[in-house]
Amino acid sequence: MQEHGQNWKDVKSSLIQAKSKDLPYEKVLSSMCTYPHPIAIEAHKMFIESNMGDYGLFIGTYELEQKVLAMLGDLLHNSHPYGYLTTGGTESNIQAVRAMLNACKSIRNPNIIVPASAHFSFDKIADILKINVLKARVLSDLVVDTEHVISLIDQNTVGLVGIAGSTEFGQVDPISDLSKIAIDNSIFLHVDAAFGGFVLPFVSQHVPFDFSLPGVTSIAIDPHKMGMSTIPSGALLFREEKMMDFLRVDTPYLTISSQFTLTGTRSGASVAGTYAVMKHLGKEGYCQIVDRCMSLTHLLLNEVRNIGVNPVIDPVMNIIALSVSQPKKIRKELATQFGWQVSITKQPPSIRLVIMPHMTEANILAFSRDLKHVLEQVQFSENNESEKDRIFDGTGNMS
Ligand code: 0PR
Repeated sequence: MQEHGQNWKDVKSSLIQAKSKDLPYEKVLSSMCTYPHPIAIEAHKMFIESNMGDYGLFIGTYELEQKVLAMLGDLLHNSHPYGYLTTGGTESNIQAVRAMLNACKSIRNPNIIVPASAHFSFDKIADILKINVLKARVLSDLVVDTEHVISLIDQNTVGLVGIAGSTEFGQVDPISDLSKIAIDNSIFLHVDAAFGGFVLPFVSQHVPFDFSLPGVTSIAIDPHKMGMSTIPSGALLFREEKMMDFLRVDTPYLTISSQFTLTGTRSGASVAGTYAVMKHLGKEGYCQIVDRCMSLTHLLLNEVRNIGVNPVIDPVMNIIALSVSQPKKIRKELATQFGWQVSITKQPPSIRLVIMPHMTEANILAFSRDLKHVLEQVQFSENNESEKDRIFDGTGNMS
């Protein structure tokens, strides 16, 4: 740090320079975040100093948080949920599992069972909470194999996890079956709807995944993904109040006597941003956003099918994974030649596209055109390679 302070003009110019290196979202097809709604940004700015880590000082923001929880509860079929706004899916998942473990303190070597398709936050959970995270295999359509889940349950199992909108493929596990399994075995069921929570309630096809299923004990849902709020905005909701007690620690010198969150200091600005955008959009507004993302997803699906590319699964939500050979190479070429950011999946290998609200019809068409171009190049160089292999055998002689 330099000795003397810099004037705002100079500081600002270094900020502008840094910002110019960040990618704008327009050509980003790999992200689950997007531009926050302008109303969320306004509200966020209004509450920039608010700290929910000591919410006795910020009663107004605390009341907004309770209203957000009630709105989320309504969306997820629970008229009285318990929970709080987190920093995102990772924190919500950690805290859901931490509550399960604290509720089952007599189990000495606890485990949870998650689908093999679970987000990597569950690997962090294994590391932080020192529990066994058992991975159940997925079937060919990439939903968890419930028979395998059942076979993994033992006397040390404290809970199950189901995913409503998997990170890589946007698939939804059979949460109603998991709900029955959880009830039959008297264990918890956490649903990771970090992405799908703001999509599934608004798609035309009814997909059961929430508190309407009696075995679901907690849900993670992220306003900073499809909820159009500012970062960091996640939420963790429990069906029962006692789960919050399993998270509490005493906080003698705060205005509140205990804290149930993972972080101490916590953004009240995110709370206000989330409240404002949910109030402003209502179910109708989210429906329009999801409708538009799904139409663009189907437009993209149509375009890629026309060039002979198929999705790994028919898209359930606004995520498409395309079956291609050499996904890594295609990803690189799309970025270097055309500036598109896509991600890849490992199993099965594919290029993965998330159609967020920042996508436009013009960009979907441009992307499809550029993808066709890259696929032809890759195909051409693949053909050349195999031609060379045909002409020369392993010893370098002509065959
Ligand atoms: N659960 C699911 C199903 C998720 O997809 C994610 C994030 C999480 C939990 C964790 O959420 P937080 O990252 O909010 O803690 N999935 C993406 C990922 O990490 C998020 C993401 C966002 C990735 C923007 C890239 C990006 O540019 O893979």
